Amino acid sequence: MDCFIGKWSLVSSEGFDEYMKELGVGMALRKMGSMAKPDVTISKDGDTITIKTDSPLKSSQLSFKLDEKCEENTLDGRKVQTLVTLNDNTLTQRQEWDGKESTITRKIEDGKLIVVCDMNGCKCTRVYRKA
Ligand code: A9M
Repeated sequence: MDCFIGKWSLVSSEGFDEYMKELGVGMALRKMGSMAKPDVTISKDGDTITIKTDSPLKSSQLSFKLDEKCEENTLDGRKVQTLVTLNDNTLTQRQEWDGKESTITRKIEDGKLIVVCDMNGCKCTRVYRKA
């Protein structure tokens, strides 16, 4: 888990607009999402992990304990049940709402944070480097 801790800046993003479309995000928010170059700060306090996403347009914060479901309010306004697990140095975040689900995985490769979002097989990959 410790390898995830720190502040990360977005360096590349592929397929994010398609992923947001699959989530049902409207055009105006998708435009904002595509333009944003967010910083992500991951921290840990005891058992509680916090992922903070900051951009001039919108920010969000998710605090959770591994293997415990919690409620998450997403940047596009969904209220979801979220479960985060850690296996083989991959953090897997499973969101469930209205009978739908999306998965966001995070892992470290060559010192970069690789985020893969998946909704119904529609995947996007976002790469962050240490800020
Ligand atoms: C990511 O890089 C991917 C997280 C995927 C979240 C998708 C939620 C839909 C976004 C709707 C756009 C809202 C526009 C606001 C602008 C802020 C942009 C921030 C985009 C993430 C690593 C970060 O954990 N997550």
